[in-house]
Amino acid sequence: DVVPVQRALISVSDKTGLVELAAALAATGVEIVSTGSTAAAIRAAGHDVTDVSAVTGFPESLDGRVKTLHPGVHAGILADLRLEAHEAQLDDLGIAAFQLVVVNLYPFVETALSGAAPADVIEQIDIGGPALVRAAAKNHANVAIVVDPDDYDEVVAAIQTGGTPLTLRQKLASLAFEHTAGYDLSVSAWFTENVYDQWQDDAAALDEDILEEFDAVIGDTLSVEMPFPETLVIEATRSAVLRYGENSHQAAALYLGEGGEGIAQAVQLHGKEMSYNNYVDADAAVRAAYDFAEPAVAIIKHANPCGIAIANPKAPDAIASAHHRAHDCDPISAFGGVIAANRPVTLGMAETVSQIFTEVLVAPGFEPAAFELLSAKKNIRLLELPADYHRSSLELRQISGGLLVQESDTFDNLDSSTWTLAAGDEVDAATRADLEFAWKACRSVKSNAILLARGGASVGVGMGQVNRVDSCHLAVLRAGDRAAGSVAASDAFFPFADGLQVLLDAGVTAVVQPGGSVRDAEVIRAAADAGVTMYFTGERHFFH
Ligand code: 93A
Repeated sequence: DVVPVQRALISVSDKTGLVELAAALAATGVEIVSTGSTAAAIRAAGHDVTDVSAVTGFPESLDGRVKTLHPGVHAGILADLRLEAHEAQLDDLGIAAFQLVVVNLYPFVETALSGAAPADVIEQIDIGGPALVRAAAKNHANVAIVVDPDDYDEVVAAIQTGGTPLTLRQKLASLAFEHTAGYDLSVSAWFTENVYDQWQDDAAALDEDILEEFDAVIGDTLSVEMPFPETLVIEATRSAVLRYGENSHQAAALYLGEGGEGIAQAVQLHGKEMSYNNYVDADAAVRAAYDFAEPAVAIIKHANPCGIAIANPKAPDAIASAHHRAHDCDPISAFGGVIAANRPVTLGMAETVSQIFTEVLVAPGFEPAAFELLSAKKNIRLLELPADYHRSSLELRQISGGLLVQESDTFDNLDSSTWTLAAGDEVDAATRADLEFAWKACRSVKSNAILLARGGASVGVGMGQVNRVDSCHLAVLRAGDRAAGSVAASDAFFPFADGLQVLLDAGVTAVVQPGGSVRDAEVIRAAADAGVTMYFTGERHFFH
C-alpha cells in the first residue's frame, strides 16, 4: 500500500512552500519535472529540475495553453502499475511513471474578482492543470496528488519514511476532486453572470413614449385615503422610474410613503439599479429573515423562500453558518436568489455568496472585508437595512379597480408553550426548538405552505400549491433523504389526513399546525397511529 516516490511532477501557480518542497524532495533523491515559472523558481533556489518540454519533446506553446497536455506526461500519471500490461506499455513507449503530482490551478477567481477584462479572465481558465489533478486522483492507487500547500509537510514526511500510504493518497484524491469541482463551479458562475448581464443589458429599456403615457396616467404622487382602521391616509411620492416592471414590456415606478417603513428604508450601497422584481423579492426576504431573534438568513426566489435557516448566536461566524445551511436546503433554486441576513455580513458569508450568482443581498451591515469582496462583483446589489427597521403595520394589495388593506400579520403564537398537544408525546427540547423554527419560518412561505426543518434549517419547502397534499409532496421531494427525521410545519390546518400522511410516510418526527378542521379527529388519528407528535397552534398564517 505504500508507494515510494522517485519522480514528481510539480506545476503550481501559487508558489507558497514550493522551494521548501523542492528542497525536501531533492534531498530524498526525487526527480522533479516542472513547467515554466515553477521550474524557474526551483532552479533559482539551486535545485535540479527537468523541464516538462524535455519530457514531452514538445515546447510549451500557445502562450502556455499547452504545457503538460501530452501523452508523455499523462501516460506517466495514469499507468496502473499494479498491471503488468501497463508497466510493459510504459517501457515500450519509453515513458517514466510519476508517483507524485503537485498542482494548483491558475488563479481564476482572483482574476475575475480583480475586475480584469473578460479576455484576461478567460485566459485564467486552467485546462492542463485540472487534467493533471484528475488523472493523478483517478490513479491514486499509484500516485499521490497534492493541490494544497498546507498538505506539503504531511506528504514530505510520508516520502521521507518510505512512501505515501494508500489512506493518505485516498484522502488527497478526494480533496483533489473537490478542488477541481469547486474551480469549475466558479468558472460556470462567472460565465452565467456575464452572459446573464448581457441579456439584461439587451432587454430593451422602455421607450420614451410608454414612459410619457405612464407618467400622464399615474403622475409623481399617489394618495389613498380611507376610513380604516382609523382614517388612513397614504401619500406616496415617486422615488424612481424603474427600467421596467415584472416584464420588460411593462412600465413601472417605485413610490415611497412618507413614513419610511419596510424595505423602503433600505439604502443601496452597491450594484445596478434595483428592478421591480428585486424589490418584491427583497421585501419577502426581509419578512422571512428579520423577525428571528437568532442570526437568520433567507434566500428568496419569486417571493418564496427556497431556504431559510438560523444559527446559534454563539457559533463561530453564525451568520455564515445560517447562510450555508439556508443555501443547502435547495442549492438549485438558490441560483439567482435574493438573500436577507439579519446580522452584518461577515467575510465568511461573503466568500460563499460570492461563489453563487445572487441578485440582491440585504443586511443590517457589511464587515469591511466582506463589502470589499462583494462589491468587486458588479452584478450583486448590496442593501443596508437596520435590524430594528420600522415595519409597516398595514398591508395594501391592489385588486382591479380598488385596494385591499389589512393589518400586517403579527404573531402571538410563536412560543410553543401556547400550543396544545394534539397527538403523541411531548417532544424533547431540540425537537421543540425545530418546531418553533419551522412554524416561524413557514409564515414567510406562500400558501399552501409546508416547511420541513431540522437543526434550525429548512430542508424542504412546498409552497404556493392549490392543495395541501401537493405542497406536502413538494416539500418531501425537495428534502429527499433529509425528510426522514425532520419536523414539519403547515401554515393552515390539514383538511384531510392525506397531506399529513405524505409527511408521515416520509418519516417526519413531529408536526405543528393550527388545527381547527372539521376532520381534526381523522388527522390526529393518523399522527397518533404513526407515533408522531402533533401540536396545534390555534392560529393559522395564510400568506398569499
Ligand atoms: O494553460 S494550461 O491549461 N495548459 C497546460 O497544459 C497546463 N499544464 C499546467 N495550464 C496548465 N498548467 C497550469 O500551469 C497548472 O495548473 C499551474 O497552475 C500552472 C503552472 O504554470 P507555470 O509553472 O508556468 O507557472
